[in-house]
Amino acid sequence: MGIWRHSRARARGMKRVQVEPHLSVTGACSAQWVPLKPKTDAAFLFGLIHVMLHEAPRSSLDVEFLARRTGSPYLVGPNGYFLRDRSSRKPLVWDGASNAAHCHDTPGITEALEGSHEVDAIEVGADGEVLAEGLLRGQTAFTRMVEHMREYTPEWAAKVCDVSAATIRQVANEYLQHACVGQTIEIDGKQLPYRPVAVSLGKTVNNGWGGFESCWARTVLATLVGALEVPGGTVGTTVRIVRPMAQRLESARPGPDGFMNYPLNPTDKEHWSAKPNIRNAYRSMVPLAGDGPWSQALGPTHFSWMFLDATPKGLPRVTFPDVWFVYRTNPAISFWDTAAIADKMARFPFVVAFAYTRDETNHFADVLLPDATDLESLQLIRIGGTKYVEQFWDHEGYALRQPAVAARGETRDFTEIASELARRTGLTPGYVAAINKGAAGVPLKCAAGDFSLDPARDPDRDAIWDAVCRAASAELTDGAEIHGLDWWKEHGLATRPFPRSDWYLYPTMVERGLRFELPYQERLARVGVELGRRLHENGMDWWDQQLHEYQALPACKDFSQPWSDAVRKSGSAPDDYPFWLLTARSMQYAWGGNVGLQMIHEVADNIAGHRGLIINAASARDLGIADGDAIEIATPKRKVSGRAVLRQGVRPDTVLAIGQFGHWATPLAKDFGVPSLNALAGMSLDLTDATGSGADLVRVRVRKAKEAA
Ligand SMILES: Nc1nc2c(c(=O)[nH]1)N[C@H]1C(S)=C(S)[C@@H](COP(=O)(O)OP(=O)(O)OC[C@H]3O[C@@H](n4cnc5c(=O)[nH]c(N)nc54)[C@H](O)[C@@H]3O)O[C@H]1N2
Ligand SMILES: Nc1nc2c(c(=O)[nH]1)N[C@H]1C(S)=C(S)[C@@H](COP(=O)(O)OP(=O)(O)OC[C@H]3O[C@@H](n4cnc5c(=O)[nH]c(N)nc54)[C@H](O)[C@@H]3O)O[C@H]1N2
Ligand SMILES: [Mo]
Repeated sequence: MGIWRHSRARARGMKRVQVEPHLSVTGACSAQWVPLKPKTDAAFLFGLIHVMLHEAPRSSLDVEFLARRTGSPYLVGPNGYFLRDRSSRKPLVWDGASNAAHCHDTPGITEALEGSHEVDAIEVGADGEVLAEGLLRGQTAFTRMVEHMREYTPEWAAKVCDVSAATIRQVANEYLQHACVGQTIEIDGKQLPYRPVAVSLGKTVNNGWGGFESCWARTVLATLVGALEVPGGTVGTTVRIVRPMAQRLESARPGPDGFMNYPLNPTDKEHWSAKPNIRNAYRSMVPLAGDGPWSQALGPTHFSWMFLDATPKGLPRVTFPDVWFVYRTNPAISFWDTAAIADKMARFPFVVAFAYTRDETNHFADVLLPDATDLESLQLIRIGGTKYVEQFWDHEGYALRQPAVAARGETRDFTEIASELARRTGLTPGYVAAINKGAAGVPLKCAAGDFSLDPARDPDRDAIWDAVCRAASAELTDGAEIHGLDWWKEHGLATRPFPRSDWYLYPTMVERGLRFELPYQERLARVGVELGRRLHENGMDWWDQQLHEYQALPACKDFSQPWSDAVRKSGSAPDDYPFWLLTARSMQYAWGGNVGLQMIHEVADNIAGHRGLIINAASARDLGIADGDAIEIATPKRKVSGRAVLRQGVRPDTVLAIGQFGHWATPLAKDFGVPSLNALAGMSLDLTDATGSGADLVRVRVRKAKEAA
């Protein structure tokens, strides 16, 4: 679908510039490849912003959008916090019409985007502290940004990211030309801004150090031309943390200071969570992770593994789980430092794995519960809505996945397994209550009817899905049609039209008078100071490096440095490990989930890079390595070997290990002989950023296997 959509867009005139150290299949389908040095994306993006703010005329930016729909006109005081009205404490802006300061939401004002003004105000810092009061000088947030970005010239960026200043200027100017500032387009009878430019970031860019700065910069790039949440521009996804999850427009609610609400975990003295609810401690350490069912996945998940050996001061001692359930995940292959992970799993007292085949994680299980595959089991699945992949839908609804063949051997449908576990553990009432609340994908009680199950009775599989089917058809038809499982089995799916205008949040923002919380993230700066105080009050000083990431306007640097420092810290010289080892998705493989399928293996082997480690042809020649040679790649601590795949389309200082292989138990895959980055990547606090994420990046040495031996 991605290929099809992109090729059609290209035929319509879309130009895509692919910025990455190795020329991926996606990169090969783009108009231009910019091979930047790994982990220096922030510098490249800051260079683009510099050109737009300091070299291009102001009229090439969407100044009206900036003034009306963002925090750009808010006045920032001498201590870096917004200047506020003394009584209402709302942020102040300078009104060009009356030549006076007013609260940001005063009707009829003309916000001044740039400049500096003396106003009667109050400046409030962390923990409600009043930092200044009276006649204070405030610069607009936009002016602050302009000054902040002055030093990040393309010439500065070129030295960091190894992309020429000329290329940075070319990309920046083309972006502005394509932004169509001032143009509109009609969608469903409504006039919307038309801004066909966007930057999308991959996971090594937006994870780990430099991820915050890259995400800030790419969103500022959209903000500068008004390309946020409008046709052609950067469009968000269903919102997991702000509810309701499935209705994006409904989740745009008013928050503090005129911005759209985003519930950070509290950092004030009274509400900060000193006692983590789970091992990864997201509620205590990561305000940005929020506090919903999805938040656990956003926190520093590796804490649970790392801190088993030694838990740092202030957190409850991390222990082995009494019982560990594993379902459809294979961390012994997919996580970092796989050898250490396997060692820890081996020490878990009791492991239960739902298994469909042997793999490296369920290898450690005390009990294997054979799970029916997707073609043998039953589930109602949501169709449509905006999501984190390229799905723009004209319809929304549900589809029934039903058994195409009978389950084999002892395997059972997961719904049966779950219900049986609930029954035997005496958890049925809570289990059914969760299903009634929507755990199976649809709340069973909605405005159109109540299809709730009786918590006092053990439900069977078909009764659960029958109720879910009824609730789903009621939701889709506002109660007009109510169909049970039999109807869905016959019809397969049901949808209703999804209006295209609902793809974009912008009209809702206008309707609700909300602004985007950019470019100056005052709240983040305040939260960082507060979090630091809370941690220090509890004797926790091991998160200090991470606290630096909380900045209203982020500073930029070479974010690859921490990975070189890690080599130095282990007692070796970074120059002895001169290559950057990266990973990338393979189009043929779905994570490690289909590595055991012969047909997939056959298809993938026809695509460059799947048989080994991709290395630049000239670099390989310097090392005496020929295509297909056995090579060893090593960090100071660990090493792996595989076959060299020589390519032109990779930087001379970069090696790529595609996918997540290195299997030793999964049938078929265990004989591939293709190594994984995860065998070499470590886990450490030094390589963990403030959101608790790390990146798939390691410095390695490359040698011919014979010499290494
Ligand atoms: N080297 C490297 N490592 C990576 C990444 C990378 O790019 N490179 N990417 C990372 C990312 S972003 C992610 S999301 C993770 C994903 O990593 P994981 O979430 O661990 O995904 P898989 O490796 O696909 O593991 C799924 C397991 O479920 C099993 N399985 C498949 N179908 C069924 C079924 O129907 N029932 C049951 N019970 N089991 C089933 C398979 O045997 C498989 O072992 O990997 C991370 N690790
Ligand atoms: N077919 C298929 N599709 C998938 C998946 C799958 O397993 N199979 N998995 C899904 C999941 S869970 C995820 S998380 C996404 C991940 O999708 P993406 O976020 O796109 O991640 P990757 O494909 O691993 O990496 C994209 C590119 O990043 C480049 N890269 C590596 N380091 C750097 C760097 O420092 N700077 C820059 N600019 N580029 C760098 C690599 O060259 C690579 O080509 O894919 C999803 N889609
Ligand atoms: Mo992922």
